[in-house]
Amino acid sequence: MIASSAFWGKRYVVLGLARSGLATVRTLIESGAHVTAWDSRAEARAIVPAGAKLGDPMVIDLSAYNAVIVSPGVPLNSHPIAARAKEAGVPVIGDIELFALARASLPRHKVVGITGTNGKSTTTALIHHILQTAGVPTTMGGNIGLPILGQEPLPEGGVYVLELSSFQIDLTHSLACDVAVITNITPDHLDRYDGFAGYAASKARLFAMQQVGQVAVIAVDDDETRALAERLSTPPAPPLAMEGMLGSAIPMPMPATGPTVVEVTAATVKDQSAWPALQGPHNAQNVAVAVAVARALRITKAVIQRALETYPGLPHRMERVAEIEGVLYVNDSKATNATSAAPALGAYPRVHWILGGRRKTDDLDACVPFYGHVVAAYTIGESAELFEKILLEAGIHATNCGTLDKAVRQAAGVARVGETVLLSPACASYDQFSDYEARGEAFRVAVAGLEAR
Ligand code: UMA
Ligand code: ADP
Repeated sequence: MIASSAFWGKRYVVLGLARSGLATVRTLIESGAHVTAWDSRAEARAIVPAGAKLGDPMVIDLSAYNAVIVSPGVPLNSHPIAARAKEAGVPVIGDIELFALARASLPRHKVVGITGTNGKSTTTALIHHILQTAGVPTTMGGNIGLPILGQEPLPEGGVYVLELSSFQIDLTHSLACDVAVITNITPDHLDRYDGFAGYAASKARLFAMQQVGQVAVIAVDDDETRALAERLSTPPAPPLAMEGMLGSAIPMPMPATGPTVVEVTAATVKDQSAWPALQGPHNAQNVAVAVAVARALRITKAVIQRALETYPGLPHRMERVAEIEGVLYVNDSKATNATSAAPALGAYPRVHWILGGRRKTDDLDACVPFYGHVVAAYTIGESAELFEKILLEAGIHATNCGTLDKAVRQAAGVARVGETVLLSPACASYDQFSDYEARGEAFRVAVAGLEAR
């Protein structure tokens, strides 16, 4: 775990005791801080690490604390803790900010921070894999499911690779990434933001925290990221102009204030044939970004090439789980919005598409270009009825199956040799599962049940 003298003797309240909260409590206690912890669930409170005391931040006097540390899953836009902490004059931060504060006490290192609506985990794991292939000490953490404070500190010269969700960025104020990365911005998490603009602004803050000499790698394949790259590349207007000898206005030389912008695009990645786990147009974007980061970190082209060829892929992202009687079963449970489901549909020519759950948008517009690949659709969860209707209206054979288990059985009964049964839900999982991983596991179990028949 990461511990730091920066927290010694300080007082913190930690709200949320799941993965990131538990790692936070352990780090703070190991660092000699006083910790009061809380979770709205009694089961989570029951496993609070030794050394922390329990106390509800909605009841205790917050003014005696240095900060309130909240988990990214606590909805700050609606949770009363934000107003209560403000009243007490106490900052609300997250575990990534604690990592940023700990950096000064860690051996000399670099940080790569990756955000974006889709492709974050793949890009994070790929950059980590390239660094490993190059023999650079490295660890990955953050939204990828590994709280960074729970990882072992790196020796001198190491690179921390952090996947950062917008929720985590909102709780971070001083993380100056040596290389900051954005893959794309499309509508997501709109229940937590004041519209799409608010969500996009949250992601842009990752770059606002950077300093001169640091690098911003931006995939400029969508309007929002293109606008961001342009803003970051345009120096602010000079504040003053002096009268020159010839009477013309001379702009004051402006010192650079932000990172150096490196624009990349998926279109530059031509031949993906040698990279088995990086197929599909969306992975061209992830590769373009990861290669630019690796080059910024001075990794050679030969090492990068070897790493692309040996990258093993991540579970729940277009993961082939079985082939039964000539039918391929693919788990893409991590596709939690329509934009991320689209490339999976594009990757297979004849798809039995299982989709639905807690939807992010009331349409499936991003998937429309690949409707021609869909042989039939099986809808589940909260959005089953709506998506069944949308797909039927588009002329696709769609059935409301309600549950994942039933959808798998129904699809398996219809699918023919050479076709693919694809779970790519285009929705969050929280209506029926604890998270996307549990949904992917349930798919795996349902498919294993078919094999056992
Ligand atoms: N809780 C309260 N009160 C509340 C709300 C929640 O006490 O009002 C408690 C819950 O009871 C629970 C804890 O807070 O015990 C939940 O915290 P959490 O949801 O932040 O869970 P963690 O396990 O700490 O996971 C978090 C990230 N979760 C979210 O952002 C929702 C994980 O990202 C991340 O991997 C992990 O930290 C480690 O850094 C997951 C995710 O779904 C994968 N991210 C979203 C996404 O990718 O779309 C952003
Ligand atoms: P994130 O961590 O941002 O959710 P992942 O790398 O885990 O992204 O990929 C999640 C899903 O999104 C994948 O299953 C794939 O279908 C899709 N995807 C991956 N990369 C991209 C990309 N660059 N653009 C659009 N969709 C993508």
